[in-house]
Order: sequence, then C-alpha cells, then structure tokens
Amino acid sequence: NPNLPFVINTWSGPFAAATDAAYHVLTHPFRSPFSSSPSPTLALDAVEAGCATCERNQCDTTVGFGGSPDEQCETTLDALIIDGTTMKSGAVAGLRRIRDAVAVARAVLDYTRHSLLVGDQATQFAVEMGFGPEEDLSTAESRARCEEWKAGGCKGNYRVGVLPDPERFCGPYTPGLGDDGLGWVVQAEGQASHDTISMVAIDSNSVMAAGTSTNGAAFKIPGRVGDGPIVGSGSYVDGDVGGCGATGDGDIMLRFLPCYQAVENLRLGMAPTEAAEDVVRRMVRKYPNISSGIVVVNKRGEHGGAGSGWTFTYSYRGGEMDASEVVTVPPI
Ligand code: SD4
Repeated sequence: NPNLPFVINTWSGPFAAATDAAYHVLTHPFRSPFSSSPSPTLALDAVEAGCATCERNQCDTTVGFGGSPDEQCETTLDALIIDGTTMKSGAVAGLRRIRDAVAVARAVLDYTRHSLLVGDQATQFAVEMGFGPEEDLSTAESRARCEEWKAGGCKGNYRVGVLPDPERFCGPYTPGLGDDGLGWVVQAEGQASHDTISMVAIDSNSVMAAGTSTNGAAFKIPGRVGDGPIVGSGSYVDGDVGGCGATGDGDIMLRFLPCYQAVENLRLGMAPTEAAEDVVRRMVRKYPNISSGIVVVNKRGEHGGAGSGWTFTYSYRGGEMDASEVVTVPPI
C-alpha cells in the first residue's frame, strides 16, 4: 500500500514536528535493547514519540507543561494511548508534577491491568515507574497568564449559575448561561485554549495505534478531566477498521464519544471525511457554537477531517512523502 506507513495528527504548525517524529519512528524501526516494553509495536512507539514531541515543545502551550493553568494556576496533564491490535489502552488524567504524560499513559498500558489512573496517585505511579523527580509544571508564562486572568475578573470561568460564595471562586465574574442556553459559559475572547495533540499511526504492516496528549482547558476547575484521556473521545482506533483523533471543547465532546462514532462510521462503510463530518454534525446539532476538530483515517491510510467553530488544520505524512502536509478544513 503506497499510503503506508502513515501518521495523522489534529493540528499543523508547531504540531507538524510531532507528525514528523512519529513518521520517523515508523520509517526507522529500532527498539532500544534497554526497553522492556511488552507491547513492542512500532505504531505505539510512533504515537508515543509524536505526542512526546509536543509535550517537550509545549506545542501552542496547549500540550505539556507550562500551559492551560487551572483556577489555582496549576498545569495538569491528560494523556491516552491505544493499541489498535489488542484494544489495550493506558491513560492518565489530571497528572500532576510529571511532564511525560503520554509515556506514563504508555506505562499504564504496558505494565498494569488498568486503563486510567488519575491525579496524585497517577503521579505516584509515574514516580514508581521512573518518571520522577516531580517538578512544578508551571512556568513564568503560565503563572503570569493566570495572574492576568485573576486580575481581569476571571473571565472565562467555567462556573455557572448562582454560587453560594462567588468571591471564593475568583470573583467577581459574571455567571450565566452560554449563548447556546445550555449552561456553559462561552470563554472570553482570547481565552479559549483548545488545542490538543491527538494522533493515529499505521505502520507498513498495517498495525495501528492512536493517542492524545493535552493540558486541557485553561482556567478549568481543578479536577476537571476533558475528553483527551477518554477512550473513544480523545482518540480511538480499531486496527481492523481505522482510527480517529479529536480536539476541541472537551467538556462537550466527551458526551458524544466522537472518535468511537467516527470509527464506527468507517465500519459502516463511510469514507473518512464523511465519517468525520457526521460526528461534527451530531455535536453541532446540540451545541451550535462548539469548537471541534476530528481527524479520521482508515486502515488503508485514506484520511479526512471535519471541524466546527474554527478553521481546523491537520497534518499528515504517509508513504514516501518527504515532509508532512497540511489540510485546511472549513468549519461545518
Ligand atoms: C480538552 N480537548 O481538554 C481538550 C482541549 C483541546 O483543542 O482539545 N483543545 O478539552
């Protein structure tokens, strides 16, 4: 198949380096003699390398340390990785004080019988697995951004309705319903922070994997988990059919399991673009203002995307391409 090996990822620009890193893994098969991973698939290695690239590069400050501070100015990380052959997955949510979120998710997949670890206990697991020492995930920039948000009255706060003590929640701010009337606050302009790396990789033997890494939503309530680490939401892959990666307003998206739906759409015979458009339409029907982006690839390496609320661009690289290419998707 001339499309293979193949990598697709939810964004372009700084995220293209992740596509290239994953593609490099697929085209330079190598396993460290020190690796004891019981799941030695190149596709998983590629997804991990791609997501880790964005974690290290702080892609758009929405992946990895130093981005999307929560209400208390702390950065926490969500990540997921899925093996399309065994359907095993590993994930962490609200991971604190450890940078390598996708690698810790991979360790959950490789070395436990669980699928998802959260918060401080995920940190403890990470340290036990050698990902320490713990370190503050804030940077001077993320702290300044958080202080500026507080000084500006906490616009973009996710709390709605009448609160018992608004001052406690970083007030004064204006609570209320979103303009969809469905009870979510539309982020103030410039404060929406909705980028995430979600990727799918297919090696030259058609073995597939998918994964996601994000620092979530800026100024979230501490403890909030988005769509990123949820199987079928942040990403999904069934090695017999295809895979999907998602980005966007995770609080809403995870209600729809959009990536699960997209892969099921492929199974029903839809082309990748059609499969992606269908899931975006399902979400837009209920939430007309939702920002979303979905990438879909079938087992043959045919791909497509769809988005809403923004002009979504994704990157991919396959076959013998010299560099990753960008696809621009007009909003639905
Ligand atoms: C989240 N989905 O935690 C992530 C953020 C994101 O594009 O994707 N932004 O809601």
